[in-house]
Amino acid sequence: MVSDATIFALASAAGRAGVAVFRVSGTQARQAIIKLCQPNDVPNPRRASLRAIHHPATHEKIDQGLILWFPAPHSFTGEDVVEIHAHGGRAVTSALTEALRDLPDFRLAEPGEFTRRAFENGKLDLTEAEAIADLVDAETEAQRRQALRQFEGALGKLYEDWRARLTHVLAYLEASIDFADEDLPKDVAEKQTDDIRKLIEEITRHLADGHRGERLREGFSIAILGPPNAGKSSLLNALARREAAIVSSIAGTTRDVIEVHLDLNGYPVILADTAGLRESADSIESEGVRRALQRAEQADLKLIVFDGAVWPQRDTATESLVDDDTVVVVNKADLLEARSPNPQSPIPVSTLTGQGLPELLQTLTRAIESRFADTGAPALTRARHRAALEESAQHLQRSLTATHPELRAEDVRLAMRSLGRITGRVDVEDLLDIIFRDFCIGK
Ligand SMILES: Nc1nc2c(ncn2[C@@H]2O[C@H](COP(=O)(O)OP(=O)(O)O)[C@@H](O)[C@H]2O)c(=O)[nH]1
Ligand SMILES: [Mg+2]
Repeated sequence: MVSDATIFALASAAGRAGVAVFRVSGTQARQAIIKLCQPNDVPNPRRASLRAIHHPATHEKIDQGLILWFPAPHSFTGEDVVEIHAHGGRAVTSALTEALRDLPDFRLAEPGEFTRRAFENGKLDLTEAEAIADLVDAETEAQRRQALRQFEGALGKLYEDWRARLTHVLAYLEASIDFADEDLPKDVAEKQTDDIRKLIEEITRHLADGHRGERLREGFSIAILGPPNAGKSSLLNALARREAAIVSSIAGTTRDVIEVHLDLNGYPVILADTAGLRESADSIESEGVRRALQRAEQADLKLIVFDGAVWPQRDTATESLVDDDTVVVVNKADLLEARSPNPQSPIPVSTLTGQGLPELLQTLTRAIESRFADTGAPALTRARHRAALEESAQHLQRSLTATHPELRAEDVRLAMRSLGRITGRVDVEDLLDIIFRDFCIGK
């Protein structure tokens, strides 16, 4: 049986390292200590103990390292867990992998299986499990903070609180159905409607966050757009501080979208260089322009570059893209100075001299910060959560127009189920407790 197997895996990154950590979880986990370690007595729980590590069959010494013993249920997975901290050499880790694989009922863990077991054993809800993946993937400070907050249960608690409130509403509804003849508080029906309205409002507000949390996970996208030869690729390279895109005086050099990842004051940014906007007989270049325009549409922010060599002449195709989500620059400011006073509102920059680049970075950072502004409330972080919340709000909305209490109760139940799917808790059977605790029917 799959779920009965004891699983193990290298928990630290593969490759050469000072220390490699193996994690073992399952009913047979302590066998890893008894069969591999010398001395083979199981150490005190949660205390690091130095042990020699041997192959269980050949008894050849593999390494020495620290052993940690976490008896169930006080472990990450809720099962018996053993951690082995050995030296992080390739030969050591492969010998240890072989040794563990040789133990009866041991097998290599599948991706995410430790966390999955933790969820199945009630150690985490789904939002916390997802937060672990986000913490591991976090590349910037803002991503790390958001993931940690979610890992600490901020989102799970929010959704569970909403679900608990609906449990109350449903309890009253069920009571008014089941005990229609009994003495129920008179304002019960009104209160339910009020509660449902309030919840819809809170969910709607939570949804209308400009995708702040999702953006933070995935990266804020900025598309560099403008006419050919304006210096878009040069600007990408200057901002990325490396030669990611080819720069040339030949117009039409950039044809595909080139992406670089940046960390702007802790916020993850995906900066994309695009083909210069112009009509072209070259089918590859036209495709490049099509992709550029597609990028312009999808981007969270457009960084529009005009060519200072021809300024104040502006390219109309580029100009038509300017809207509220745009930062405009005039590049080649080194050429500009000699001819006319610098424009104020498009930021004058020169990728050649570096002029204006700090101001541009500051403007971009400010634009991003205003979009990620911390409202104090935990942000929605995944499309999965968004879909479930939208569904839940729809059920609630429908419940308000339901003609029969039974139909209304069903809508509320569906709304609860949608919320429950976010955290992975879908049972709704704790209703009766609340009914009998909250008001005493037929006493
Ligand atoms: N004088 C001057 N030339 C620049 C500047 N930035 C880029 N160029 C030149 O403009 C030409 C086009 O640059 P490129 O980055 O390939 O433009 P793109 O077609 O918009 O990607 C190249 O010859 C660059 O060396 C600048 O700030 N000043
Ligand atoms: Mg280019």
